[in-house]
Amino acid sequence: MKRSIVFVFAVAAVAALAVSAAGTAAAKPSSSTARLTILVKSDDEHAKKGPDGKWHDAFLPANPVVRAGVKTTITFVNYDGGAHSLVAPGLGLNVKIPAAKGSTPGRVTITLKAKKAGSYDWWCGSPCDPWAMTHNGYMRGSILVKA
Ligand SMILES: [Cu+2]
Repeated sequence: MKRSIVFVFAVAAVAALAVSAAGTAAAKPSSSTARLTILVKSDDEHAKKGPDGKWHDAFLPANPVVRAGVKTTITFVNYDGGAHSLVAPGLGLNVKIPAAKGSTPGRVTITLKAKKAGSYDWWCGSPCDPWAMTHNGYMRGSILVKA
């Protein structure tokens, strides 16, 4: 008798988990589309401090994660008065990110649907902060496509 009560509790717990998981999924955009915003900031805007103790230009995040087979809308919002770009040949991307005009950030939105899981290198192809351009996590990084 005791054993069956434990079983009932276990089933109720699993059901509760299933409900909360479904609730989480419903709160996000539909499972077939995802959204990602990447901010681009300059050293002057204190994008990211390097191990050299100085501020550097950076993509935030510089190592984003997307899912394979899921259409992902990526919006780049550039607060820097200089243009940047995202070049990721493995994903067929070459995105020009316009400069901010005064206090209005430059914006561009793309759609990515990566077929194969893996880690894809990207870099900024627009001459900007030379240190950032050669350091992962600043003006270069990798896009992780999860299965
Ligand atoms: Cu750049």
